[in-house]
Amino acid sequence: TVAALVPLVVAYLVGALPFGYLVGRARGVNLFHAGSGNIGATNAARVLGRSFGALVFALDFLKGVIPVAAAVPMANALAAGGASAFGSPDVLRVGAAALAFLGHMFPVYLGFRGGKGVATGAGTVFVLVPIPAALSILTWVVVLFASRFVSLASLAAATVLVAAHLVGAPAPFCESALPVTLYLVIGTALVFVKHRANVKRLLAGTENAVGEFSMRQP
Ligand code: NKO
Repeated sequence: TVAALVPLVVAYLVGALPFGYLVGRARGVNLFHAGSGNIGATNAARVLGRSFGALVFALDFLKGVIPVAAAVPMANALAAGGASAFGSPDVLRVGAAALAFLGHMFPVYLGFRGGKGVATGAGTVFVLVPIPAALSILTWVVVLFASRFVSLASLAAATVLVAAHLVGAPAPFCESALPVTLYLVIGTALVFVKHRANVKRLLAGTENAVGEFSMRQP
């Protein structure tokens, strides 16, 4: 029934909430026009300070966690056996993850101009595939401390996430493997596409390192 689609629509609308943009606006700054021009936690930290960066990270991460965790209970509350309309509850969970992630990257509230998908994607995979997600977050921390480039840390983390899943890390909440594999592979590809300006700067040696305050435009 149509009611089974409600958790997917809710996932998109929650994922699309542009917390970085809103926190920036509350501080009198348009993050699209400051620092890297991104509305993610990194640019919030760069432009507004670390505590606002942490706030944006927490909110963007929760936008990933909540729709995935709530999808199956929501579908079942709206329609008897609603989640079974998707064949398996795992498929509904992955669908909610993908829509929250796409919502963050392409938010209806901001003319479909959104973030790079890292914090919200991390929230979704934290619930879907906790073991690869933990390895991914560890990778992010190690690469950030080693290189001082958040973008490089994010790209390495997304790559390790997919690699850990593909080599068979256990996925207790995703017994049907194909949907989650598709989500992780396509999601990581989108993270790379959204970081293309960062990749160019990394290759040119002009990427912003943590602790440097060059306000280069994208
Ligand atoms: O401003 O272009 P910028 O330098 O800000 O920003 C580049 C940066 C953008 O991303 C962010 C979010 C930072 C959150 C860090 C969370 C670490 C967890 C890593 C898990 C990766 C999971 C990817 C999911 C794909 C489906 O990169």
